Amino acid sequence: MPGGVSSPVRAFGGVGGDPFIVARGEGARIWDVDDNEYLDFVLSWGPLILGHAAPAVLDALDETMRRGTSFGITTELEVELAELITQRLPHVEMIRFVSSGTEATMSALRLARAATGRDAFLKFDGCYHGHADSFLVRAGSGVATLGLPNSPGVPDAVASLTRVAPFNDVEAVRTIAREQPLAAIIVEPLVGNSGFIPPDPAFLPALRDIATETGALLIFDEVMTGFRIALGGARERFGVTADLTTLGKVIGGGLPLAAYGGRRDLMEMIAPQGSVYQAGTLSGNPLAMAAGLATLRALTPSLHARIEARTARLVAGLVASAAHHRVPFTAAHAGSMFGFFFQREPVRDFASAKGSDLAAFKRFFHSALEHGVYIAPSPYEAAFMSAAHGDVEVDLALEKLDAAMRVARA
Ligand code: KE4
Repeated sequence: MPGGVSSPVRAFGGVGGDPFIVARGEGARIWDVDDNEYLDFVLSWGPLILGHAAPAVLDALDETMRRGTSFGITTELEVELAELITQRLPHVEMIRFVSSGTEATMSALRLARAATGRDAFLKFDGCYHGHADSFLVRAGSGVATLGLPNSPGVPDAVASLTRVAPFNDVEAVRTIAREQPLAAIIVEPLVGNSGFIPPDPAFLPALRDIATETGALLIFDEVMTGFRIALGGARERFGVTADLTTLGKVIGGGLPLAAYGGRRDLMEMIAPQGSVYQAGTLSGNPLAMAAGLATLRALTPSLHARIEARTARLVAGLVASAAHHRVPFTAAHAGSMFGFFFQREPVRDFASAKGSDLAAFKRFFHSALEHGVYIAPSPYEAAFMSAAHGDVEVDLALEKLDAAMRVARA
């Protein structure tokens, strides 16, 4: 396996050293094959909002798998999950399930191009929307972690259709959108793939206005933020409605599941109802549907509020620890997702994220790991909490991370 991993960011390229091999997980904890225990704030890069091996998810899988694991035929589970998501996210009037976030964003872009008759689109520097050719242009997450300029193998003819602006830079967007007709403006409404970067209050409303004015579709890539930053997603948190939304991670509860959806007039263009083709052998897989239904049904407003409150307490504790150890540090959270940078000033875009103290991050990462806390092995990722991260786990994490903060100080 290239690099010994199934996905590049797992190889510790951003922090050095050899990654551990995981053996099992339960609740907020994972154990490696040498039986070392870690408090887990990566949670499979976001999906496990109920924690590892959540009983509700295991029971749903156990019951479902005994009736067969895959059919390639519509099941009632797909209809139930589609109804649940479109009820929770009313701006998602219709939805198509796929098996990865990459498929979701790739399909949403194809739909936007078909709906507008335009080829060019705009993404933001440091945002990551999966590894489809068009998106591997100044992408975040693993691409940024490995310092890859973009990616070999993406034809110039394809990459030339991808326009890029800095996150939070309205004027840059306005200029590009006026220069050439865009099929879409796609954005992580709150960035998790350059590290954690919230939008300026005026940014998303401006994108909405520019998209509407210029005839581009606004796509919110909520693969990471969906059911994380608020139960109603970015629309609830920021009051802006996208034309199309992509989802993933949490909606699959740890099984391969993602989706794209939005305005009915657009989604009706998708085959077989329309002529925009997109397909998938395991799309709507019953095991993924069962895990997603169990997860979203358990994720009540009161549970989400509890997870958010503990996330806030953890972030406040980290900020206090950094101040105590006089470490330049900034941290923030939104719902059950959080992030931090080793620099004093708040981070507004990828360029400023890259200016943070990466050496301090590496020292912090490895010291945290030695103390039994696993955070993402890259400064260009976000961190996550689950229902299984109780007050005991937050207190334990803060104690361990205080020791790591001392090591982070140069
Ligand atoms: P997948 O194809 O990895 O399921 O989803 C792609 C994707 C799309 N959009 C957003 C906002 C995403 O965050 C992702 C995937 N996230 C990364 C972690 N930042 C996945 C981890 C990995 O690449 O191994």
